[in-house]
Amino acid sequence: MTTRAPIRVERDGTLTVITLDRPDVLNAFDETLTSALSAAIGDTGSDSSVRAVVITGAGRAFSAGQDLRDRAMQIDAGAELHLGDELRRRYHPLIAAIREMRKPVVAAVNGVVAGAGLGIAVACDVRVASSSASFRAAWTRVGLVPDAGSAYFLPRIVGFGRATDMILTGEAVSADEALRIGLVTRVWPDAQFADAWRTYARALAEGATEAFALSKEGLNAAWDRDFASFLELESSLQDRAGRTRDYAEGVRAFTSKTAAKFEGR
Ligand code: T3D
Repeated sequence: MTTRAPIRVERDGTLTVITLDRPDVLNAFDETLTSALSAAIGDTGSDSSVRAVVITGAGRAFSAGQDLRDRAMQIDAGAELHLGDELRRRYHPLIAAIREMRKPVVAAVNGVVAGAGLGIAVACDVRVASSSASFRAAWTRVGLVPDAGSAYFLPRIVGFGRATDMILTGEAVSADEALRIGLVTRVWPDAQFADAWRTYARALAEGATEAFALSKEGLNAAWDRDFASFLELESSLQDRAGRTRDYAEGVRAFTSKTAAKFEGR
């Protein structure tokens, strides 16, 4: 386990677990937390021995988004705010790194998630939740627009109408409702949550990592490619997947009726 306050980074075999660790403020993102998370995402992205990543939160929150106490101090001091620059500098590289990471990134949403915390969760490949988790597109309640890529990803995940409702009302969406609308794909009872997401993520960390990377490449492109060029991309991705050792292993395991042992390449 390495600690780069305010996060904890734990290696569990081929899985890395990143825990946002400012529980007193519901893991709100100040400068130190966004830069520590960016560094941890960068490290895990470039470490080929890491084959899956989990982001979760300490205490009763995943993250309550941008640290508003920092902004309150700036507003009180009469500072001119340049939030667009903040997004370009701190949040956008983080979101892009999660999307571009060539391994699965799971958001294990352990409690409340709001604002830019929700942005990070919806940029992850998969979201799983504890039964007491809740989801808030909090931005308009404080007079802001959705950011950290949320208005890009959220409608694509839950549909335009539901995303608009979440954004305009800022109302909490329960874990059960999040499951119903596809915002999360698994919900486990609070008491079993930590064990359940770890089992789920370990299975991903032992999977066909290159096939996951290529699948992500296809899924990222599917957001906005036209159909013909998407099919061409699909062919080249499958070309590459078909030449991996894991594909040979997968076929061998299938024909010999044994469990595949993927190496991740
Ligand atoms: O500025 C830029 O760079 C632009 C980017 C903006 C991105 C954004 O994320 S904007 C949206 C920011 N987030 C929010 O608006 C959510 C604010 N928080 C809440 O609405 C509520 O805290 C929750 C609904 C998330 C949870 O409510 P509840 O009742 O369970 O907890 P609480 O009592 O409100 O919070 C507990 C503590 O955490 C409390 O501190 P205290 O009073 O015990 O000392 C509270 O102040 C603190 N906290 C919660 N959220 C934040 C926070 N402190 C700083 N920043 C926060 N975002």
